[in-house]
Amino acid sequence: MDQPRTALVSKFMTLERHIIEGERSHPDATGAFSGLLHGLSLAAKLVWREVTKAGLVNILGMTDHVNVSGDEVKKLDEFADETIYRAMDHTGHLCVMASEENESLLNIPDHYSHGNYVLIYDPLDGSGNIDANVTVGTIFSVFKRVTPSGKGTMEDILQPGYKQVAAGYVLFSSSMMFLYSTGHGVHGFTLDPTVGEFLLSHENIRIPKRGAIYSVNEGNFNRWDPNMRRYVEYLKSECKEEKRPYAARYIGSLAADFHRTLLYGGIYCYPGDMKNPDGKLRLMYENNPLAYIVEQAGGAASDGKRRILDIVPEKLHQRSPLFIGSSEDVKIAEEFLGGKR
Ligand code: P6P
Repeated sequence: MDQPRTALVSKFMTLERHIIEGERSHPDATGAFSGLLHGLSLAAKLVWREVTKAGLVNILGMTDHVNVSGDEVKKLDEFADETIYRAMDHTGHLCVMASEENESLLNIPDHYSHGNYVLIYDPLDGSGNIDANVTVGTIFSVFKRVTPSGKGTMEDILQPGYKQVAAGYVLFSSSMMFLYSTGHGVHGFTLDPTVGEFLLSHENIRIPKRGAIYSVNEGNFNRWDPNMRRYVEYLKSECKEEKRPYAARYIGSLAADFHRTLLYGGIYCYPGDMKNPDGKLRLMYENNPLAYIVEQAGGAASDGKRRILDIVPEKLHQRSPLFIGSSEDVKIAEEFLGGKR
C-alpha cells in the first residue's frame, strides 16, 4: 500500500530540519542556534569517521601526557577535542568554549567574529574504553553569554545548569546517535551512513517514573558512606513491587550508562567517597548537560542533596556526585543518603 505522503515525509525528519523547525518556535530566533547545532553535528560525523576506523589506523594507544583531570589522554580524545574546536571556532555563534580536555577556557581566534553563545563539551567521554571497542560519547552544553560582547570570559562559562539553553550527547556505538534538547523535549537521531544524514529515530523521549536497573561502580563500595551502602543493599533486596531486586548494569562509559538509563529508567550513581568526597564526574562537562536532558525527559538529577542544575559552579573542572535517572529512583536515593530511610 502506498504510504501517504505526510507519513513518508515525517518518517524522514533529518536533524537539520528538526533544528530549523525548532528554531521557528523561538520568537527571537536568529538562526544562530541552528548554525551552532549544525556545526556540532558536522563535528560529530568527523569524529565518527575516525572512531570507526580506529581499529585499523594507528590512532589507538596512549599519548605521552594526561589531561587536567589526571586521565590518560588517548589520541582519539585529542582528535575529537581539536575537531570540535575547529568545527565551531569560526561559526560566529560562540564567544568562548571550554573542553574537558583543556585546563582553561578556549578563546575564539581574534580574526573570527564572536557570537552570543557558550559551548562546553566533553569531546570523548569514556575514552578509556576505546581499545575495548566500548561505546564512547561526546557530551555538550550550551549557554547564552552573560557579558555584553567581544571575547567571552569565565563569567560566561561558570553559570548554573538551569541557565543552559541546549544540551545533548553523541553516542559512538554500533550505530551513531545524536540526542539533544533545546527545552522542548529530548529527541534522538540515528545516522544513516548511506546518506550521511541524522534521521529522527527517538522523538520526545520520556524516562519511566521508576525503573528496575541501577548503575554504579560497586568496586568503590568500601569507600562509600554507610547511607550509600544501605541504599545499594536496598536495591539488591526484594524492593520492587514484584518482590525482586533491581538489575545491576555498569558499562563504565557515562554516555552509554546514561543513555540506557534514559531509555529504560532506573538510576545511574557516581557518589562521593572517603577518597573523593565530590566523586569523579565533572559538573560542567558531564553532570549539567545530562541533568538538563534527563529533566527534559521527565527525570531528575541530584548530587545526593540538591538538584544538579541549581549548583552554582566556582571552578571550571569542579566535580560533583551524580544521582541521575527516574524521578522516583532519585528521590529514594536522596532519602537514603539523607538518612531518612
Ligand atoms: P570508574 C570515564 O572516564 C568516566 O568519566 C565516565 O565516562 C564513566 O562513567 C566513569 O568515568 C567511570 O569511572 O571510576 O567507574 O571507572
